[in-house]
Amino acid sequence: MILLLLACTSGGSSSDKADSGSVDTAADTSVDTDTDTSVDTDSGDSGDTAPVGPDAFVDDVVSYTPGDFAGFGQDRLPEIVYGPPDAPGGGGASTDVLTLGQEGEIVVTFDVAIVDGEGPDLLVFENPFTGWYETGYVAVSEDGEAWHEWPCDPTDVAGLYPGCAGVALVYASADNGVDPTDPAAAGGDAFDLADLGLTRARYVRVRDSGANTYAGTSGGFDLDAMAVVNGEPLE
Ligand SMILES: [Ca+2]
Ligand SMILES: [Ca+2]
Ligand SMILES: [Ca+2]
Repeated sequence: MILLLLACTSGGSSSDKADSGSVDTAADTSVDTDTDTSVDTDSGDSGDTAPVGPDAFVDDVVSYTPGDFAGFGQDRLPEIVYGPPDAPGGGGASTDVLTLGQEGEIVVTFDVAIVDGEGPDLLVFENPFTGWYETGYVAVSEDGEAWHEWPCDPTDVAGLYPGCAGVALVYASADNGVDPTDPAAAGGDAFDLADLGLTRARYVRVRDSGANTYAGTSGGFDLDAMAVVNGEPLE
């Protein structure tokens, strides 16, 4: 739980996604305090994490390249992928999602850098439910050009698609009290920069695996939200 320093300025509810943009601006100007030194020792705890401010979530959609059978959620871009996930609870499936379509992809960035702290550094929230998974490859970049992708096997059904996003059920939402940045509680697919040999990244890309079921306008990977678990303010 490294983003506590950002949480200090959030002042409360992050449930109003429409406010995310303006809140970020205010937070950025005041987060560079000395509070971070007391936070870094605390990673890995799951029970005492403080609420994390809007900077934990996606702040900009750099690009969106829909594949065939996309469409769902496009009219709500970019806000639909901002803020915390909107799962209805109990591992149910969010409808606050952007469908990527067959081999479609999205690139997003944050107002913080993702850094390699203890354990997972990034959570990706799709809208799976038990028995229904739509997989995607997740990659990160420092400059938006050179990408480092976590290995993912979208054909390994028995192994539940190791390394892919779109698998882990989602438990956090804007208003249910579950910390969307706590890998032990939030659900979502967890990614660790250390597994790629990286210490920092600015951009995240998700691309539909091409191995999903495609029909209508909601084919393939559906992105609800992302959360930075371990982050630091930009220079
Ligand atoms: Ca890590
Ligand atoms: Ca889905
Ligand atoms: Ca969403």
